[in-house]
Amino acid sequence: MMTRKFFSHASFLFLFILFSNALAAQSFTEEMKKQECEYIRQACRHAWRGYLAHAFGYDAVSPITETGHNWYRQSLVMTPVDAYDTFILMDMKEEAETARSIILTRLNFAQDMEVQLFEVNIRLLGGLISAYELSGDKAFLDLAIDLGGRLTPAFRTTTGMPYRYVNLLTLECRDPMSNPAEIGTYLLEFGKLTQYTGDSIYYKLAKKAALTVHKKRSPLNLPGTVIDVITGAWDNTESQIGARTDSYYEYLLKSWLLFKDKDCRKAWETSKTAIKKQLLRQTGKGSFMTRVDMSTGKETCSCYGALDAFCSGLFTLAGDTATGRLLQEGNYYMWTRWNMEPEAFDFMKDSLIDPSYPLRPENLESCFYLYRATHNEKYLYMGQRMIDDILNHCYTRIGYASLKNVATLEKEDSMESYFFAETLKYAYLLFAPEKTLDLSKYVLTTEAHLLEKQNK
Ligand code: DMJ
Repeated sequence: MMTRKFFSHASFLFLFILFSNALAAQSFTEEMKKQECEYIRQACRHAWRGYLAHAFGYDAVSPITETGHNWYRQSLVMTPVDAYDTFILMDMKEEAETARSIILTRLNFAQDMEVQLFEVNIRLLGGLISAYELSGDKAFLDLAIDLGGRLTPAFRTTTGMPYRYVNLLTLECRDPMSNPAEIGTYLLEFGKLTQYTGDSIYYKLAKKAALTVHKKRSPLNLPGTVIDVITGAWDNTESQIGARTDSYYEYLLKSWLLFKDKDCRKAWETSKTAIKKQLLRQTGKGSFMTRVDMSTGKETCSCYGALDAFCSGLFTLAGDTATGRLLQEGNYYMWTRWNMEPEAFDFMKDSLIDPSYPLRPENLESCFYLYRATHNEKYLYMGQRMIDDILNHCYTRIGYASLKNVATLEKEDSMESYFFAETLKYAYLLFAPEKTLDLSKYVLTTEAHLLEKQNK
């Protein structure tokens, strides 16, 4: 039987825990934020020096073999383009100037080589437009317009949904088996091209592609994962929010936020309701988004992963902070369960599906949006833990490496350019004064490139 004395001890303990939590929730001082910012800036400097010393002019640095590598036959200087606006935000003037000079002296899109439309759009086109808006240097815009013109032929299909690959010189296109993310993630970058060239074609193409995916949704208002852009038929009917779908949803919402596009807002609202109804699962570990068949709603796999983790931030940005909070509990569970975030795990079986960690930003991105929306310091602590894990476990002599396996911490010879564009940027923005990035004036692309709202 519980004695009165035990009860009062238990209550005391409960109150103590409550009190210490409350204290912890108010203990992240301005000084600590400054230190975090400096810590992240140092990490950024370390990785950039590695690029300059071992991969100068290449697309990316290989952080273990200490060399550079290109994605295609010729370099498109991915890392400097992706990193430029992060350097500006972090007030790293010297680094920004070096990146600018590499971009403007070496970037040339007139190359006889095939590129992946989606990746080149989010990393290069978005990076160049953002660089133009932040610096006012028209040379960035000229490069962006040149690139945009070389991407548009991919949209000349019967459905308006683009091919996955285009040759930058011959403009030949290839691979019609695409997915919502690779079809619907052009609205922001192409919308900006329309704004700066006065040519409506860019936004029209991007909007038709995204809204065609929306039109092809099932009666449950869900898209599948793979679609043939020529026939318009779904080839994989699994519906999920992560890989191959994520930024399609993100751009429907953000086209509303950036351009006040009401059609995109309507498509987002319809999608949001369907996602919450069909995919959201609440568990004792927090909430997760599952995978279901687009027509029946039957669960196909209780998989969740690093890419899915963006959805907490997405719901928060859309004003549904309650859902964002629940999902962030799940995100943090996923991060701490193996002391590092896996690419995918089964949230029902609590087992790893894909144990790699390719330096992804999404969990930190969600911390950032939640902290901005709630000012609950819990998200600062979550972010701090993630940053410590990344900077400790992924550190190499010349940069930061992806992990092959979060359980063994075995490293992989890769440092994606989005580590600069997104991971370090969201880490920094989480702790930086809010005036560093005013969310009422800017929208961040899926690669976290800053774009000015038109009503600024
Ligand atoms: C980035 O290239 C973009 O955020 C993309 O939309 C999906 N995720 C990667 C980084 O994880």
